[in-house]
Amino acid sequence: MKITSALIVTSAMLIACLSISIKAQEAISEKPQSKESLLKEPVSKEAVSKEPLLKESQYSTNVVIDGLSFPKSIEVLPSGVILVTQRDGQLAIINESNAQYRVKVNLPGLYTKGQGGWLDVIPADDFDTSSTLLLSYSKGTDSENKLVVVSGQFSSAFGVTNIQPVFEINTVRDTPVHYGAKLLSLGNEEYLLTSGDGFDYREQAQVVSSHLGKVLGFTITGEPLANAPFPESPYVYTLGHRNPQGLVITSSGEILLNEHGPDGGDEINRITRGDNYGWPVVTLGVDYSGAQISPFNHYEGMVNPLLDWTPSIAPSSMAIYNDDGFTALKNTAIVTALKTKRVYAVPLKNLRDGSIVKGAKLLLDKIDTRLRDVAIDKNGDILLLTDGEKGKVIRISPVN
Ligand SMILES: [Ca+2]
Repeated sequence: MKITSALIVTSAMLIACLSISIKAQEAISEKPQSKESLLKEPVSKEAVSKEPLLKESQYSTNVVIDGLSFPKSIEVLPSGVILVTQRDGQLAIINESNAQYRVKVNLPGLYTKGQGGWLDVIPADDFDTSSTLLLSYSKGTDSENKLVVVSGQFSSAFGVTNIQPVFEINTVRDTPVHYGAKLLSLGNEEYLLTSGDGFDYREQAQVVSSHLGKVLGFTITGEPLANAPFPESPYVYTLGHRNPQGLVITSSGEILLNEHGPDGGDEINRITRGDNYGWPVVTLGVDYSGAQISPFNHYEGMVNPLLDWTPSIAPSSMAIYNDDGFTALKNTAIVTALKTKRVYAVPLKNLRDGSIVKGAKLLLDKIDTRLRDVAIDKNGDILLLTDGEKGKVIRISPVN
């Protein structure tokens, strides 16, 4: 990994950002604003609210499964069956009577270094009749790897079989980090996939022909979505992302994404087809070295986040809470974090265009461990997936 070279950014990177931003401006046919009006204003250091939204008397916790080695994703199937993927291709299956099975899924060319591995799983739109799942994982070698999506048939006895290619991103890299890799169904067999910038390749987030630093759209047969906003690069749905690891759709059809900023500048964005979310031209964060990545916290033609976390929380995933189980959480986005080891709630009504919300509400204060993913089950319980070599699933249930 070329971390050292990536950290030596400052002036050369700044020039690259500015020239890229000019290209992006041309692509969207808008004139840049004057430089002065775009320079960064001081960023609020407002912390996350310390008072948890749920009091300890309002919920119980219990461990559903443990002994998970580097788990990456949790998904609740329409039947209530819980799936947990591990980066090494193992699948844990927890059925409705709480029986647990672990099976190995054969993912061709699976690459498990660093942040790579089997990263996400969702049911296809016709899952009830076909038992089809969509899976995302990193494939290849240290020198050439990329994010891919495959389909497979699920059964509790055999796990996932009949693996078939669906979509591969067009850009290989030699880094094992910043994959993104979250899958989302838009219905009608249309799907989105987040693709990270590969860390060493952040300029490519602004290059329309590259699949790095994008949200990508495709059908179950691997075709681009109809009416592609960039006909010359038809899989690109949105651009200008860094490492997006949360992707959800609300009951009203709003698509929300969260992404890791560098040091500061973690974001929630509302995703609109064809929009540019700014990275690395615009960020509210700085590089890990402390170096400035960009002087801009807004740029004409690039979309501001709805929410900013500075300092960073490292948002790993997101789920929309719509259930009656926890009334205080109704219509919130629940966000898990790696760095702060916490789970947060963001009321959807707080996310409005034109004002960047700072921080979010702490959901509960019992949790103090790196969190990888979150799902809501059929009863409105919150399932938290913890990170690392001894991962587990913690169920948060309402107490009446
Ligand atoms: Ca952004």
